[in-house]
Amino acid sequence: MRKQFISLLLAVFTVAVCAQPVISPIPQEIRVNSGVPLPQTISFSLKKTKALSPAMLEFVKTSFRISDSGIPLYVGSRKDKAVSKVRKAIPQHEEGYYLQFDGRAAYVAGYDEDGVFYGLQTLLQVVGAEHPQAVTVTDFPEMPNRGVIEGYYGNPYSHQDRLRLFDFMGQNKMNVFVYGPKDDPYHRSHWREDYPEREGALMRSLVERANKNHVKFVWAIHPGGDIKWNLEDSLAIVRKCETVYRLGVRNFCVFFDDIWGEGAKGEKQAALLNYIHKEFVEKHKDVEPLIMCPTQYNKGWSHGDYLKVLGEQMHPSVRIMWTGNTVVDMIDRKDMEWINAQIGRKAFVWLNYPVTDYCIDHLLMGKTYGNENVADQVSGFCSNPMEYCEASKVSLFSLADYWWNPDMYNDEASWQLAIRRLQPHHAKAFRVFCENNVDLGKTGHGLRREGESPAFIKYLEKGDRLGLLATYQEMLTAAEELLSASDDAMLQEIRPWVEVMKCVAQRGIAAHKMGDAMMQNDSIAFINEYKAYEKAYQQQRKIRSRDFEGSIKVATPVVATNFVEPFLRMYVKQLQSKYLASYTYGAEVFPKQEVADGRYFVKLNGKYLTDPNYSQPNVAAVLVTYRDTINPQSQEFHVTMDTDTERYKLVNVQSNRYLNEIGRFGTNPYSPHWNTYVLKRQPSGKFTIQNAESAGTKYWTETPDGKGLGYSTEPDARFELIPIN
Ligand code: LOG
Repeated sequence: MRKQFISLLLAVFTVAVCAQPVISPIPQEIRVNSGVPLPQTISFSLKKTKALSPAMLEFVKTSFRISDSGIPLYVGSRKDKAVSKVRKAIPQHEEGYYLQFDGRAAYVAGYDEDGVFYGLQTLLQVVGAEHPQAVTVTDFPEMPNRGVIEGYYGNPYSHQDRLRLFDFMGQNKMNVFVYGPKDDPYHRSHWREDYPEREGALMRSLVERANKNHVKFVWAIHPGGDIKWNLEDSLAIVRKCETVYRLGVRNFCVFFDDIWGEGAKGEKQAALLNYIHKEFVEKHKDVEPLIMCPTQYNKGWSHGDYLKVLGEQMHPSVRIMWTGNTVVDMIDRKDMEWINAQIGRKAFVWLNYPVTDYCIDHLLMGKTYGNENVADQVSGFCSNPMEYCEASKVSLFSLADYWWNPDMYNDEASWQLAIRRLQPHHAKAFRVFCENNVDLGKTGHGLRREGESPAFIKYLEKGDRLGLLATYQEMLTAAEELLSASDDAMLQEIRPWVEVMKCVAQRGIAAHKMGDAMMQNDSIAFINEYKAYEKAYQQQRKIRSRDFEGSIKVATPVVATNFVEPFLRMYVKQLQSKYLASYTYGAEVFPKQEVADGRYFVKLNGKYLTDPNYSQPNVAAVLVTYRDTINPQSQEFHVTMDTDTERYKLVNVQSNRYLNEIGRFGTNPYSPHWNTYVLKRQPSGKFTIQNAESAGTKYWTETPDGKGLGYSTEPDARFELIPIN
């Protein structure tokens, strides 16, 4: 069943003219009959429509060209007369369909209504192809629940985002949308309150659009932050679900992720879910079984008997979510075996990809790879996307492909097709953009993505300067094309990143020319190109995304951070030092560091800043009046400029730990946007030290007892940086 059957014999004659039609997600079985001559534009005349639901009829009429002289089209599910002729060929599989289109007639025969819808979606792709061909398709999905979980921290999707997303999901045969934006107050912080009338009306129209696309709209509530385990709060949840039910929602979910204390108790959560099951789900004939997200939702965080308690005590129909071996991870079979044994049921995967709420400056638009075929081990599989809904579709498209037919999934081919489908008029430029937005950099979650800037890497390895120049030029041309065409939602959304790509490309070209000038001993050209480089860099650093008033997450977009960006910084720094060794002309244009990179004592009010205990995981910095003779290096610091932010990083020499934004030496991964400081030399020769950006703008000072580091809105100009030779 799984293998694709291409009618090779016939294809041989026509292969030069028509390649096999590209259907996505890849069907289980497709036969192409390239020998049948078909017109470019195909219209249908609809037959035997009695059994069709009004919604399906409407969908057919609005999606296809309909005319009396068109090719007869028979549409129905397995019990309908319209498709009785092909009934036997319908796969016995929920959501499955059989499609037969031979140029003289078309049959779309679904196992059920969903199957009919998916058969029609396939037919749409067949007749929409550049060269339509006769096909027979037998098809069904391998995973039962496939889709999107809007479950990230940050600006929730707009109404328009969601409407477009649901259409996209329908087209790509995804069938579940879980509504759980962390920053919708009615979902989490104010879960007890009803949606106001306006928001309620919007939700109602969302549900309608989801239904139209055969997408189950699952509404999630996140009560664990402040829930009391009493009847009052149980009633409050059921009451809230009833109000959402009245807006048309028929699927419900309860989240307990990212909470601590009372709310995190397994037996209490299980009892609450059982209560909701009994008092709400069973009271409505049309409400489907619940889904819940546990507190220990990944293997790395699981401990004690929490998961077993859920599995044993919670009604067997309740599905339990799972993000994998860690919070952000691709899914493998062994992991699924482990969790399914814990909970005594098939887990519902919550894939934290391509979500970027923990690395908001990045877009993840590379290939989607690394998930094993777990179709028989899951009750569902959803993706938590970026708050950039359009940009997320590159991954969602591929995931849809993977969910439907995991054995046939090919990450490269699927990615290429996603690009062509999402930006048919700018496919090449968009591909260049996607190629340069792949890796997410170092984060606490540890996920990395390979394959960024492939052309650049190829030339870098060969030491081919002209090749590198060509890649900068390709990036520039692509950026200019995408910027001049910002007429659709995708291009508008990614615009700040495209602008950054343009600046990176301009810097690359200027850096290349600096190299040329150096070889030609042309100091004037060198300085001019340096100025061009710096101008583009300054422009790049000003670009922001989502910086409207009230925005929950403002991003400082970055592009090509894996190879191109670090290479350019290093290359220009090297050229600069080389230049300064031989020339003086124009030297004043290079930035002077307030403090040269090096090893220093940092003193405040005459006292040494000290990491008091390197063997303790998280300690506050202290101020010590004397020189430590036992651990002298606990009072020494590497002070270096961070090339990302051009601010300073302070790392203790003994413990090798950086000073963080709250004046502690911690174990969290270093983040330049939080952990770098503005050092300003005062007329006295002493310094002020100030936080910046994500960490706020307060100045460091001493605590009232004079023993530690504290904050002030007033600058404290008593810091000294004493070089250690
Ligand atoms: C949150 C999720 C967030 C994601 C990535 C789950 C179940 N919960 O660490 O809302 O988008 O990680 O940052 C999470 O994954 N917590």
